[in-house]
Amino acid sequence: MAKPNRCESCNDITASSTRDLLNQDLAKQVRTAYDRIEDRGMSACLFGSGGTCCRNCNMGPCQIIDGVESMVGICGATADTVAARNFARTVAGGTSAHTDHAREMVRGFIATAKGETPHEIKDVEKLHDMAQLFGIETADRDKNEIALELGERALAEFGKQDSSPLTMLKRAPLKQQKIWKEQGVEPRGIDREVVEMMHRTHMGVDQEYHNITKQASRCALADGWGASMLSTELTDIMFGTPVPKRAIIDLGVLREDMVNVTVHGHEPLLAESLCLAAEDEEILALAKKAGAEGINLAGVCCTGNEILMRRGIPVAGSFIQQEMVLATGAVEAMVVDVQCVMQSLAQVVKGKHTDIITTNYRAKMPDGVHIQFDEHDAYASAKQILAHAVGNFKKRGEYYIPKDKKFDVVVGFSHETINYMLGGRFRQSYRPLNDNIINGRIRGVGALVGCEHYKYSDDIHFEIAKELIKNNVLVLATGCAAQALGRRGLMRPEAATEYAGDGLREVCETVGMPPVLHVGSCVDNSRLLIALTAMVKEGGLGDDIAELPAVGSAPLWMSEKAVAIGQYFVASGAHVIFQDLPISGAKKFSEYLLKDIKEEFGACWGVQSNPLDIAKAMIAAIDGKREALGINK
Ligand code: CUV
Repeated sequence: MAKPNRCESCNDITASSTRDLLNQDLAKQVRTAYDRIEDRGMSACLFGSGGTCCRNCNMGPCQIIDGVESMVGICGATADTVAARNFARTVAGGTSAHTDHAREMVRGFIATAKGETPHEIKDVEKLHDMAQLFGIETADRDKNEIALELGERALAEFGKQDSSPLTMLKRAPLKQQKIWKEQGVEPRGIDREVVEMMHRTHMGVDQEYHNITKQASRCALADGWGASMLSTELTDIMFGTPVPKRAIIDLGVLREDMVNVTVHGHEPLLAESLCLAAEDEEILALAKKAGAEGINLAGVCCTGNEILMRRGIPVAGSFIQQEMVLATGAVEAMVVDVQCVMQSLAQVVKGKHTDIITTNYRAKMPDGVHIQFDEHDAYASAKQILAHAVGNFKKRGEYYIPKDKKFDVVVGFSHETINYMLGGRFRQSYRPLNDNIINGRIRGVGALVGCEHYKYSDDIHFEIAKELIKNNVLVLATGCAAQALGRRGLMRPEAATEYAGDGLREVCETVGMPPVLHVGSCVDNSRLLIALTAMVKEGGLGDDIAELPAVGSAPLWMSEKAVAIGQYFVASGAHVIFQDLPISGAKKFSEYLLKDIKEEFGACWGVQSNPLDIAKAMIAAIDGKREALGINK
């Protein structure tokens, strides 16, 4: 049984909407992850959390104790080898998720270029930019023809077998490209790097932690500069590059009088089709007939971020709220595709009228209803899903919507928007941002990305961001971290006046932007790579990303994707701080990731367990860069 009062007294669950909901009788019957953590009643295995449990073959599992000769693996693998292999496999896992997502988006993009989906090529300027990067002729050609060629070239990047670098690497600062070449980490084919990583961490292959990490960097770079970046850019071309929009988030966005359909997962092809079909006359007539005013679409997790950024569709909840969204009893269907969807959802809706609709052959769930989404018949698939949800409306029983829990946000800060907001209509450049960093109004840039974690208060994001903006650090946020910050009011322009230090406040007030900018979903961390590159190219702040006063953190990471993202930032020269990493059981490997890798890429990982220490470490890292640039006046 849920023990919501635990949360009120210890303030462990901080989203006030979550507390409010869990205190309702209706929700007290629901078991959530908070209960499961408590019920497990055991702490995490030390070998697992230190990264030194090896189960890559059947001679073990071997628990390794660093420095104890009798406690190496049966094959002789040391703590450093095992921890490096486990870390590298985490990077491969995360990269594979972004890669498979990206591949689906490229396939949808090709289908769109062929006129086989309800979507169209919207951002022609970006289409031309990308075509130029791939050396595709654009003069006198129809946009769909260019898009088709671009889509096919993009798809080929996944299965590329020759050893030339991925095309997108050319977008990085020249010095960065040179470093990758020298270090031998230029990714060749996106899928290839994941396969090679899995092979090299198989029993008896790569047993040298520097060398294993080298491939982890190559694999992660294939994610950031390859898969994720392709996904972001082609999705923008197809669905529109985000521009600033007002929207609302949190559980209060659910509607009493409408059919509530929440979309949870990652690939926006499905969600975009649902957005179109939600306005279909036939569907609206069905909803009316069922006694509803219409369809209320709301997002969850990163699918939520995608449609929030591009369409201003409300977000009902982030990762840790997915069960709460359903515990309201007010949702007719939660439509899911891939990643970050908890198996418990089907249990939360037991006895309720809500259906969990799985839509992707790759991701099914016991007790879910499966309606396969067909991108070639996207509109019909979306209508079928919505019609199913409408059918549930009349069956809605007892429900509770925390109506006052909805918060205003301004979102849509793509790299292009940041360029526009700070560079002005006519100049459109990062120069004003660089100037403000050089003159000290803005101290630097801090990225808060990644997930949320049931074991920790979600106030942690807020506390870190508050400290950063108080110290004039402009915060760029993605993923569920962004949603947590939105729920705490930091994505309103007024937040600059309320929380920011003098310099940052002045800049934000002048252009009317919040001090925390929502940059998008997890794949959209690639936008940060582009923004950092633009800052380098603008001049005045060094020759590569490693020289910029910029630092990132995923304080509440839980998914493998976050580690892949962290590693591609480190390998791109940006310092990254996490709350923990499963490497502490291996001394030399830890020292390498936390310090020595800096000699190769100009950046390393950092671990700080206390949130305020994360903020302080981020500020210290920024000041260090300012010092080196000679601008720390
Ligand atoms: Ni892809 S990866 S919990 S949804 S940010 Fe949200 Fe973001 Fe982490 Fe998952």
